[in-house]
Amino acid sequence: MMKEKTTDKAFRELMKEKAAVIDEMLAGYIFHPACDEQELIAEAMRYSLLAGGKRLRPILMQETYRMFGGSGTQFIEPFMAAMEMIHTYSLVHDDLPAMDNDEYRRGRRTTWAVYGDDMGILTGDALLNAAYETALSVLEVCETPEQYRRVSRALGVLAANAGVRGMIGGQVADMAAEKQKEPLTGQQINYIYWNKTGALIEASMIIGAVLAGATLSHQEDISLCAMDIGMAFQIQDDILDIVGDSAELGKSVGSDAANGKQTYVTAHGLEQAGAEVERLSNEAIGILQKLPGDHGFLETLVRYLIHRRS
Ligand code: GRG
Repeated sequence: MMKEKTTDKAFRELMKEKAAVIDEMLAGYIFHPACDEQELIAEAMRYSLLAGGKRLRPILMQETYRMFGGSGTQFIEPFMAAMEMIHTYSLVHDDLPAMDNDEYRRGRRTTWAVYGDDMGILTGDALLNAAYETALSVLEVCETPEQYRRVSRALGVLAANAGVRGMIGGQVADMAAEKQKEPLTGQQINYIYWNKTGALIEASMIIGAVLAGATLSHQEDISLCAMDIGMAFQIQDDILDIVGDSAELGKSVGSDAANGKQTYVTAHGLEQAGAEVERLSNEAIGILQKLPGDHGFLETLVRYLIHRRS
């Protein structure tokens, strides 16, 4: 086995440290029950949201914000928290028996497996609403028309990319594709991956760019870069569902095969899938390198994602 490079290990440690800081930040945004009746939903929300996870989307948002010169926390932090709440709700719903029927996620039993299907649905719904409540709170700190303009656009990106023109749209196409007997076309795979997985990654990076005041042209570059990252991330997810280790991943493996699901890997094979992850990641890095600011961290993050095992 190849000896792990120290730099990979050091970067993995850095990601863990960043995730720990985000965990602490998220704990500050979690819903606190105001009466006995709210105890159960508050507990289920906390169980789902504060369960670990890589916190990749808030990290991408924060680093893109920094790259374009954004500073301070009052604008970016609530959006980072909102993004992780939306991502977590999507996982909570995706694990439900009516969807992927998974019982293991983020190293523990899934929300529905602990609290029941009904509470699984309601916990996802509650996290989604809490996400908008959290992101909307940024309007309270806006003072100038420019700040209002940036925050309004960020709110629009969050809502659009999480919805039918983004993640939900991708999930619907994915579910329809599961019923399809004929092989998926390249166009179908692109649509599903860009939307189901890519949309939140794109929103994370665009929101970071918008809040920092990036130009429209730079926002377009970030969008292309994020689409590459999202696609590469989902293909790697498919690869790990076959070759990954359940304990290392903290979630069930082999569920695609068990569900007879068509993926990029079933269409092209493991080797080509790995090569495509590499190609897309290099393309994303090429875009980053043309952008102003210090993109060193994001570049290393993209390289790290190609070789991720969890
Ligand atoms: C609205 C009923 C209803 C359902 C929503 C939209 C949706 C269901 C699910 C989203 C689709 C989804 C789960 C896409 C997969 C994206 C993906 C690879 C998730 C795993 O992300 P990681 O690896 O997870 O970043 P951690 O746990 O590290 O945060």
